Amino acid sequence: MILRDAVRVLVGNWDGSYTVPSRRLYPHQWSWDSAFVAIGNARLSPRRARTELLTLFGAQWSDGRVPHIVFNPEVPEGAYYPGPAFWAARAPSGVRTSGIVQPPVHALAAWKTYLAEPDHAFLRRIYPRLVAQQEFLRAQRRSPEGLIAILHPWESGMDNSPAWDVPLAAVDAPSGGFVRRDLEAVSADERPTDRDYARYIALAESYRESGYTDPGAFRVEDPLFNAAYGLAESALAGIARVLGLDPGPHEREAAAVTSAMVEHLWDGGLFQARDVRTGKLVESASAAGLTPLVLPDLPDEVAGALITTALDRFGLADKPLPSYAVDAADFDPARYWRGPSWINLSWLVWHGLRDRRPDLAASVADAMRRAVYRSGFREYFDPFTLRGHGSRDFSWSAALILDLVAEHSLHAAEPAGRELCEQAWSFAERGEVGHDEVGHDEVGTRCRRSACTSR
Ligand code: 2M8
Repeated sequence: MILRDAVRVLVGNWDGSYTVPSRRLYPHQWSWDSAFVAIGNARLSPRRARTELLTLFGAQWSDGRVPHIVFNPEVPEGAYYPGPAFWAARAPSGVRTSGIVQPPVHALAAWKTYLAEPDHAFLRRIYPRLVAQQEFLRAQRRSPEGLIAILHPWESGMDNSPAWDVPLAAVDAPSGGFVRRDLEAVSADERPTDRDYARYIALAESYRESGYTDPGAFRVEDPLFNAAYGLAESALAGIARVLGLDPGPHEREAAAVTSAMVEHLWDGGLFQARDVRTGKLVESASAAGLTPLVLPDLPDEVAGALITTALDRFGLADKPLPSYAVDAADFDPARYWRGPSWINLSWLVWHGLRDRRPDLAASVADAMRRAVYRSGFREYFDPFTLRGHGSRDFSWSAALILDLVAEHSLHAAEPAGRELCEQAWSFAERGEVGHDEVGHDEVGTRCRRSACTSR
């Protein structure tokens, strides 16, 4: 059932060349959502995963930035705020986009897509674009300490995190002057406050007015963003090797950002964000601080201390990973990014634990599955009650559960791989996924096309 539902969500949210995060709340293409969706689709239809990533990188700017939203011209301006008229930006391809970025998890997605179905032509096409994405960050966002800064809470992907409360309080913003659309779909007590939303808009406006060049009033080095950047360099090393190129520069860059993070963002128990304007760490209890577990070069003693924090403060062994430590005074189980569990954060931590602590990785995977069994593919979940919040049929929740189940079946030799393959084929038979889009060698059980269609 869980697989059939995950496939249903991904098929239902597919727009022909990419996947919307959710039909109602987010009706365009979002950058890091597409990377997570590609990771799941690689299990279902590697061709769709490749198309998803190539569509996103088709909107890459000439300076290398990959915009956080690529707008669908057929969706009315009023369907999402702030929409294309607000951002007033176009990629060289002519498509309308936003002007900010999101965590660069795309190289990992491209690499996993390749591993699901080796396609050199795809890798050759996407590699220079992934490199340009990293070069943009180095050229425009890197501090002398070797860390990458974000200029807007939206760039963190965890926009309403309490980690941004202090740096955001320094941003002047007139209240009002715009109409929020998010509150039409989701209750106000699960979304950012009007005060914070006014600051998001003011920051985006000032960046836009500078031609998307000036840092503005918010400049923060986020552990999740930097972990994604380092992980991207590790994935690029793998890609370079396959393409017969030198992986050395990527490996060195991954190691360099890892040690810069340990030197400047590590507080002894958790990675913290650093406010570049004050030079100080912003103490918080955000799960972003656990995500450096994905970095292969993270020293063992740091990883060990992080795991202890994850167990003691985030309840890692028995509940879906909350986005904020449950023992913190500002933890909120229902308000967006201030406590609820998100499948993408859990997935990143699961990914980082697989080699280090397979037992804990299995608990994290179980907890994610429990949340989805209880409430469906919601955008986020109460970590205690597993009640679902935010939008329904949320794409990355479906995609990453699909990846997790497929991966699990690979190791446990369970029949889930066959089940997944059969689900994909039943959609194909009903014409909802093209037959040629369904991978021929899907998941763990190595269920082949003939085996799948022999029913
Ligand atoms: C949320 O962010 C958008 C702005 O980009 C919003 O609040 O309207 C975040 O959860 C972000 O991480 C995510 O990429 C986006 C689409 O799912 O929604």
